[in-house]
Amino acid sequence: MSALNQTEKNLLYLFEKPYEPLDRPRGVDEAGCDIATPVFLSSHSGPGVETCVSVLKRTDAVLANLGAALTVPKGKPFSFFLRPHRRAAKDLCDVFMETKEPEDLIQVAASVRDKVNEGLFAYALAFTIIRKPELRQMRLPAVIETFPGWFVPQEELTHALVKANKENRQQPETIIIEHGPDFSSTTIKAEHRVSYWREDYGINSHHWHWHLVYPASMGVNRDRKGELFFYMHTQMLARYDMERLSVDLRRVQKLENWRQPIPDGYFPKLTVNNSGRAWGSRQDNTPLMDFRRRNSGLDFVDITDIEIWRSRLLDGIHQGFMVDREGKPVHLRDDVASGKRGIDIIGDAIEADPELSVNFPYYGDLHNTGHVLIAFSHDPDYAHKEEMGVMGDTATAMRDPVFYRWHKFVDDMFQEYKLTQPPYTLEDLQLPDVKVERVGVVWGDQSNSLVTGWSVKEFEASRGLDFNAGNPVLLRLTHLDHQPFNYHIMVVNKKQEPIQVTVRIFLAPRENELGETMEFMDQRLLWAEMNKFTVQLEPGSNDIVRASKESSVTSPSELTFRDIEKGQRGTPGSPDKAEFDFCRCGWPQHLLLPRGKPGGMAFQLFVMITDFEKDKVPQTPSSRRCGNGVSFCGILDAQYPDSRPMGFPFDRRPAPVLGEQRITSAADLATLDNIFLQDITITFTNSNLEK
Ligand code: CUO
Repeated sequence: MSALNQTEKNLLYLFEKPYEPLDRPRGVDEAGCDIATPVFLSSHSGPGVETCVSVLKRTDAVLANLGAALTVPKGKPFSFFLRPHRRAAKDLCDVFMETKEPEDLIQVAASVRDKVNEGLFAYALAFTIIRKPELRQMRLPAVIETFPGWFVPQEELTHALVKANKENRQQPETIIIEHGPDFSSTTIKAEHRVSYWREDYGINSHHWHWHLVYPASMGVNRDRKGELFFYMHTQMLARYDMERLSVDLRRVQKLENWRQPIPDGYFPKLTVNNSGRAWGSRQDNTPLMDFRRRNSGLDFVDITDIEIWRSRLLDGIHQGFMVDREGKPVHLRDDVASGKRGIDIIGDAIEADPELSVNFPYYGDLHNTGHVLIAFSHDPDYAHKEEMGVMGDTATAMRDPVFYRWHKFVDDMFQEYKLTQPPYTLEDLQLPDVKVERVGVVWGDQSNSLVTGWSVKEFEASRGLDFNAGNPVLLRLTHLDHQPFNYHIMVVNKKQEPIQVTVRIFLAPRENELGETMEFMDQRLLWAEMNKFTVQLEPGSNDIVRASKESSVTSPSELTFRDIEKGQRGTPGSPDKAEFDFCRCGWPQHLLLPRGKPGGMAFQLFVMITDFEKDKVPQTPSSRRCGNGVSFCGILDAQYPDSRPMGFPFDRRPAPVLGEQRITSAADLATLDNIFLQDITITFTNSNLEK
């Protein structure tokens, strides 16, 4: 590992204390800053330590041309679901992307930082760092350290602030903010049983990061972007439902009657900025209302609008074609040899990405507008001068129970389409001469019995908020976690030569809400992808061992400012290393497993081996790889690395009969030699894990 150079550090410091002006030197005496010289950026280099950085203030033309970037007021929430805010982001990102080298970017970014909205600035800078080839070794700090107030209740931050102000400055002590799994709710409402999961810092950071990598309206047209919008969100729902079944809640119900009040409210207790401005709260039984705010830049939108868009989209799905802006049909099929798959076209139209939608004026902006109508339902006309609710921001939306109800509706639209696709045939599913003999998961000396509990992760709140004291302020967050485990898969290759195969591993609960073993269609949307990888099978018996942390859906744990300063970053020229530690996009590793139950809960592992020759995708040599989290995040600068429809083989209805075998359950599918179904148990210990 090599340490960051000063330029990279300076870039990193631009994410710190977003609400404080850059040119306000902090700790000048201790750090010995010379404020007579053009000190523009002054920041922490660690708790209790101050660093002064001189950056040339730029007044050149590019700064006069910030366009819509100035239209989002400072101190207010920035919402990627609002079109005017996306326009602002596009304009600011364009300015940043035009810079020539890292020092140029730092100067430009530092010069505009105090002019633009704080969330917008962090978004645009992160967007740029991800995409600039010369910054390919740079890592992004965890968003929770930049904006602790989006993750931890204001009350807890204020306590720390008061304590910091009382501290003896000569002997500053570390101030700890403990934030536990009971979070913002009581057990009176059943929905709160799963709040430890909804309010987890990792899933919310993941969602922020995912939308940064796959944004709408930003001129980003990555391979199968619309399909991945569908797949990543449907997988989040599968994981949420597994969690709900773990705490004896029924699966999430879609929000589809928008003329009925929303039964569950949400009170986030979080602040948008450091002046204590709160995110909006929604009471139980709040109705959706037509959007009538004049101050957000967004035109008025009616509930009727989203009803019309839904109807037009469903027409297209059921007719098998959508209509482009010239009135020509655009057919919807997933089995296409060239052009976009149907699911990809529908994804772009539902999200919607105005540049990629087949006909944006006609099919509208359904999913984004749903977020907006819900986020402002408590004050749709600004009568109370309240800020939007958490549904309006990608870093906070997953905290709210209604997020899943809205996305269940969106997913249902996609499933309407998926059920129009022909079932997979034997040829699609089987792999001759390959037989899976045995599958198991092993932790310590236990097999097929996994364990979950609590762990603790620390972040520095003092990187994001100005406590105006020398104390390091740590956030100590308790979160769900599991004991790491290994998959053991024994496969026989009956051929005389080695073959390359893809191993696909899924997990789902075995029983439904009624305690019944699920049939295929009942269980179909609960299968969560756990891992997908390529291996070579030698002739004869092969023992494949794979660690749980090597998952294709997860990212290693969030990097703190301190980790990055210490030099954790991608290693150029070392593809393996770069694959594992770059980009940070991916589901949090600590939530790879659902909680399970204290007495043990029955799950099933579904392992399928497919032919890599059929799965592989021709790739141009990629200069920048994001190998971790690849199933949810793809690979930057490259094609999505699996030619099968995302979610294969569970994305479609099964054929009623395959060969001689009736297919009514996943177990029936596992009668094929290349598929194996294994019962396992997940036990929740409700205690801190010793790892
Ligand atoms: Cu990720 Cu609705 O798209 O939140």
